[in-house]
Amino acid sequence: MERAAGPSNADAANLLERYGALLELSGESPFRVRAYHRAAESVRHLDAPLADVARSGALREIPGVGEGIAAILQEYLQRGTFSGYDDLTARFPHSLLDILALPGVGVKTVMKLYNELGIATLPELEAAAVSGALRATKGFGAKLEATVLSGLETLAGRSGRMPIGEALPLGRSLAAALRQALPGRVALAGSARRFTETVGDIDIVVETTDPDATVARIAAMPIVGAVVDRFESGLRVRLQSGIEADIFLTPPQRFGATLVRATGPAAHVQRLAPLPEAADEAAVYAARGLPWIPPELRLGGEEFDRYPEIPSLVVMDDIRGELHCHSTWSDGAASIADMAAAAALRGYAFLGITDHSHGLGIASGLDVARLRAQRAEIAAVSGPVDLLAGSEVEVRRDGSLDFDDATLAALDVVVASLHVGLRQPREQLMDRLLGVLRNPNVDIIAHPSGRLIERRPPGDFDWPTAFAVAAETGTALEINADPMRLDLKHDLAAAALRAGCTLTINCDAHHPDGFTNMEYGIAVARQAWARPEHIINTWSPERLHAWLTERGSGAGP
Ligand code: DGT
Ligand code: CA
Ligand code: CA
Ligand code: ZN
Repeated sequence: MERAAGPSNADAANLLERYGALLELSGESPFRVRAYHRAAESVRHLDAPLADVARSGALREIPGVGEGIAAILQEYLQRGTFSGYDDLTARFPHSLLDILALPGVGVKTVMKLYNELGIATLPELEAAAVSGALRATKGFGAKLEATVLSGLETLAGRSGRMPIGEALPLGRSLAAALRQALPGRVALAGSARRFTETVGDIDIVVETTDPDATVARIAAMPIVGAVVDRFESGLRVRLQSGIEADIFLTPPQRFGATLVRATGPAAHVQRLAPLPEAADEAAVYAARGLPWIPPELRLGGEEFDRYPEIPSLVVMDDIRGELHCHSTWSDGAASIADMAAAAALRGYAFLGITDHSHGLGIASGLDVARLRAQRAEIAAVSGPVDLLAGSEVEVRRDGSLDFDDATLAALDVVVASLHVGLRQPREQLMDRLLGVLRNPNVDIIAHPSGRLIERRPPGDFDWPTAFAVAAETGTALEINADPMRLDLKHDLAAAALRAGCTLTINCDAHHPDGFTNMEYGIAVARQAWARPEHIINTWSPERLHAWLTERGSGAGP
């Protein structure tokens, strides 16, 4: 059953990643380091085994693989390692990479810890933090101690699950490859189909009348690294990328029932059970007197009471534009013209350009003079879509904003963000948030909780109070569609709607491709049972302009 082993693409990618990190420790230029990370990413997502690619002489066709990395990969395929890697592992203990992986800890700190305190492993580092040794060392101090302790806590809390932004594209490409290779229907199932924030593994349902032949064909697919298990109703495979997937086989007349079960979650399936034989999902639900329930709404609760509302929930086609994105004026990767063109391609009517304000130094935020200069470029580019001149204005630690009221009032749209001081105590955080909500020049609060999924917990906000005030001031609360954020998350967005708040869904795109994240935001909004009228992105440009003008900003130049 196991296919001839050989190193998987994931093994090769991991080695390149580690090599890049070791180069970083050795003081290599960030440019060269990034080249290895980029190549690792490409190798990880190849849909054929690296060895096959090498045999056909196509290594250099892999994005990011030039002469040097191609030679490294050749050597790796022959020896399972390569000389450059061996040299570096002889110079640095491997465990330094674990320390480098701590959030907020960079190369300089790792090397200083190693050279001055002899710290080479995470347990040694933890002991030094707990004992106060870090704090007492010249050049480290209490700040590093706090960074280390909170970084260790974050690592301990990580589930090892994939973010939905990785899992869904992967699941879809596996389903597409299976569709190519097999005659019957193929459907994505499991948590990726339900748009959960994180995903444990990929699940797929395949219909077949000849399971053994289907298993043999799947095992021979290039995207499949190995079949790791064959069970009664299907098989488990490890893909070239290292990700595992369950593939459930079903006879055609039971496809619907199998798909409902494989989509889950158990709490939803139990409410339907026992599942009737049915060739498609709609028939399963019809047999229970229900309409087909979209996967993202399957949570095992409200969907069984609120199903008459399903046809009126927001869908992708309702979205007419976005109000929060970035360009090369701050930390975006594309020009205003390119972002506008991408928005036009999506059929958008409007786009708010909201680069960071100067307080966010790491994002090269704009000061008043550059903001004014940017405005001229926005006016010149506007056309294919209606561009709104805006700002993602930083809410400082003391609650003040980066721009004064007159500057904000002159903008078309103002998005306010708390990026710093998210660990402040509740009272201080709420003072800042309520102050911003009550500022009539602020139209939108971006990613309100501030969480980064599995990387940074949300701020300790008092949500009922925040939502009551937002409803009163009419400030729109964002569902940030970036799959690393999904913020507000669906239960908070639902609570905001119950309080009478208005919402907006934005990709916070930093690149034209960023707009494809809208589907994650739509899924969250639907899980919150949001209708188009709740979401300002669905409004006509006239209504949106009227709303913005009624608020403090939106007056134009
Ligand atoms: P995850 O992977 O932890 O993010 O969450 P899920 O919801 O994808 O859970 P998972 O992968 O453990 O299971 C997916 C569904 O597959 C779950 O609802 C139970 C279902 N399932 C388990 N065994 C079978 C089977 O033999 N046939 C079918 N049709 N479904 C199965
Ligand atoms: Ca799964
Ligand atoms: Ca599974
Ligand atoms: Zn942003």
